[in-house]
Amino acid sequence: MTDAIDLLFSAHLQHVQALADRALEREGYDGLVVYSGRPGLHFLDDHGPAFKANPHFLHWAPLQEAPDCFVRYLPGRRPQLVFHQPADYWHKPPTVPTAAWTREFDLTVIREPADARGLLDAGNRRLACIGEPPAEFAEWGFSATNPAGLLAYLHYDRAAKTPYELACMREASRLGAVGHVAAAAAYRAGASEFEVHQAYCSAVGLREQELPYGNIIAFGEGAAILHYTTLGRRRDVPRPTFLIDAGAQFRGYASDITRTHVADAAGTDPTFLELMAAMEKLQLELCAAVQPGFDYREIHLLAHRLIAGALVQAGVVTGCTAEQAAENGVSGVFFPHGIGHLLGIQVHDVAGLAADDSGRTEIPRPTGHRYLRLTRRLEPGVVVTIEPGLYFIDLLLDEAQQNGLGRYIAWDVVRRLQPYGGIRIEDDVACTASGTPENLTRDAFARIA
Ligand SMILES: [Mn+2]
Repeated sequence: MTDAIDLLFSAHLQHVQALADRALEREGYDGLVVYSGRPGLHFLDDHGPAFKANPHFLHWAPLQEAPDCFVRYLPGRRPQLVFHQPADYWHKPPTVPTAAWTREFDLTVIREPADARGLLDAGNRRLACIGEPPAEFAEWGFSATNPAGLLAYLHYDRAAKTPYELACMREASRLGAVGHVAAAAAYRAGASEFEVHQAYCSAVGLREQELPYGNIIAFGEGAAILHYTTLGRRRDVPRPTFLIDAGAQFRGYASDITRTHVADAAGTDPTFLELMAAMEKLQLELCAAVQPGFDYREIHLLAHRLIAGALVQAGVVTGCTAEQAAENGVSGVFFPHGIGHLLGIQVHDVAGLAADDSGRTEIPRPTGHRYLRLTRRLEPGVVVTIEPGLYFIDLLLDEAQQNGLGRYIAWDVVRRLQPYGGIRIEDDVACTASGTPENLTRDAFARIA
């Protein structure tokens, strides 16, 4: 696995360099310094949150746990990797990487961050620094730190993945699928939400801080809370449904997967089962729309029409057609988030609204859809999530009762279904040139089955 990915890294790095060449030329810089970052501390404490590397640094080098490292790049030259390995007997110093990808860099090991200064020396060059440099770097002679035009250029391109990045995301998807299977088994065996989470982490082989985001693991009504991260410790709670939104990371690239399970179909309200089946079917239909040239906003609006159709069909929404329910806001009572987002190094990857690589204009969200995170047209290599949801959320149902939309809601049905919380199904889908999307998530589940 790793070997095949290594073979792709060289071409990936060439792409990253070519991107930097164009960005630097356009913005008038002679070179780039990308700083991995430094762990912070909690207020009045000598401990801090887990280190998270600068995503730009990960774009260049798959080093997730290496603070105070630098990539320095001058167009036309081999990129330089300055690797910080402190003399430290309190912690295990990071191991100097020797994997195949390191051959693409001139690697220098330093003991102190300050040792990097001479190696990065700008001379008379205009170097742009990307990252969160500590105060002492102010004297290092960088011409700019995080210049907006440069970042916008680099961010815009990151939507479309290189073959190397797609390979990493396939592996992140495989790991996530392995975790989901273990989690579902733990749920069926009677584990608490917390224990399901532990089963997930064990199966994936990642610590919590190594996951791309905090696991959402919810039984019953908890599934109606979009970002429910409480991880209940009790087993003897109502658990008619199990919603799990959990991903994994490989070489800094994320997967983002959601599945909803029922405890026992025979004991589940038939209307809820009908909605589960409808959501599965419409989710696949939406995945099929991930095609070059498609406006992602149209996929979001299609999701509203399809979910509205499911709600009308199941008798949750009455007194209007599916089209009307998608127009008048009723579908939004049950589906109050966007259909998905860009995925990559960041779970909600950057530049989802960018009209172009200038960073100056955004593509507006459709009116009334303020949580949509992606409004761009799709192109080959772009990876998005497709995550339709349908929930029974008290806050939004109360609002509907007050704003008049309540007259389209069959309240007896809603009250009957509320204990199930909700449904979300989320896959990671790559847009391809052939027009047939690659569903990284479904492929991963199929491979491990
Ligand atoms: Mn997502």
